[in-house]
Amino acid sequence: MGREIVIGLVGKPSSGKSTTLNALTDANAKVGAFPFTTIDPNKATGYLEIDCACARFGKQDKCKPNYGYCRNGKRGVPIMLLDVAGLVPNAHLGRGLGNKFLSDLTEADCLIHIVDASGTTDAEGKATRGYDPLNDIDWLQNEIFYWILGNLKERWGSVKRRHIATKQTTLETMRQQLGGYVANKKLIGQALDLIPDLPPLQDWDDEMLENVVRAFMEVKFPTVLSLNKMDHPDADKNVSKIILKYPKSKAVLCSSITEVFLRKLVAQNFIKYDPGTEFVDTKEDLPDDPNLRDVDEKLMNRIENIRDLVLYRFGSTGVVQLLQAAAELLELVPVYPVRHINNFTGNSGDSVFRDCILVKRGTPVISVARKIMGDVTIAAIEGVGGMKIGEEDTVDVGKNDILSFKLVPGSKT
Ligand SMILES: Nc1nc2c(ncn2[C@@H]2O[C@H](COP(=O)(O)OP(=O)(O)O)[C@@H](O)[C@H]2O)c(=O)[nH]1
Ligand SMILES: [Mg+2]
Repeated sequence: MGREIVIGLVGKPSSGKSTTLNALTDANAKVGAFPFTTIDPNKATGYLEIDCACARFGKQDKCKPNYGYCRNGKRGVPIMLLDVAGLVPNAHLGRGLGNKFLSDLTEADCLIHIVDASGTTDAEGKATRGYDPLNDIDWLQNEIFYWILGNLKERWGSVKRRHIATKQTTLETMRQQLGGYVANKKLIGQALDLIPDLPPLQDWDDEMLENVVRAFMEVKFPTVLSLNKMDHPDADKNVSKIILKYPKSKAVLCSSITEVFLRKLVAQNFIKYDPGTEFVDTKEDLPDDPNLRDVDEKLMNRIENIRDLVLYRFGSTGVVQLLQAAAELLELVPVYPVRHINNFTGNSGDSVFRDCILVKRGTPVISVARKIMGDVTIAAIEGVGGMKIGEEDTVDVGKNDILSFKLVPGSKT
């Protein structure tokens, strides 16, 4: 069966990793303003918000996911998150929890780099004013780069000799060298393909080796920039600078502390709020809502501030959009395996689209079957309308994304 997709949250100390993780999950990662609050890598479940297939067929009222949730056609699909322990400058030289951090990172398919866009924490995470967060973006890239490059260079002489002696392909040798970073042959092939006219491995000089490492990072660590602490007045000018310098990066403006606060107010019945939107309603806005409590003046002022400084300016706290941006980078498509293709129900009951898994766009449907059921023998695969689908047909958004697998009886082990 295939591995789970993992999204890693990284960033310097006090950038807001734990707060973001709290906002993305129900877990309670420790929040603190000092380095190393998070000692162990912290796995948690986040929810990727997608438009559920139930809305396509007007079956929202019958949609009851086995995992996650579906509210009126907006579905939260569980996705694994990894909070990586505090990375400090020169981690690749073993500083802090350096090498441990870096090897934890390899488990991730995609990174969300939490950047303190307010410039109120320095490179080490200590309180300051006017720090330039551009440094943090270069720094994280370099940290990973020098770590991988250092590991390769350490044994490059023997790698080369062995490569020549065994007459292996460049891809095979690099697979042996880079596979340890949780990268398969296909991914490493994609990295090598990024370099035009790649010479044979025995002719690589230092510069070529560096190019290979950069290319590898591009495919192994696609990165979403979370420009966090947008509620802070200093953040604006920094964001403009970052977007100007990295126009091709996927950046999401974010205020994770606001999201955490709003969810707390929801839990206490002070507001109605749909995460991912700009809409916050109080008793004043919805006087007929029996569940809402009265809000005193002090709290009302805070809510007004949040509306002005975050929600109305940026359209949302950005937290929901973070996972959506990561899913876009990874080209994830939600796929719904159903038992009965005529009404989309499961093994029992009349609720629909019980299951939903995330797979890379372009995945053959047979791989989807293996991912769900392991090594079974498939008799037939059906799509919407009972249409037969070939094993090698691929999955895309809205295409071959609702599937019913008919097994050969007794083939399931
Ligand atoms: N103003 C502001 N502060 C934040 C935001 N997110 C986190 N913080 C604060 O930044 C500090 C460090 O946050 P934490 O999540 O512990 O950072 P970590 O070390 O990266 O896990 C805490 O004091 C948080 O309250 C935000 O969106 N806005
Ligand atoms: Mg933390």
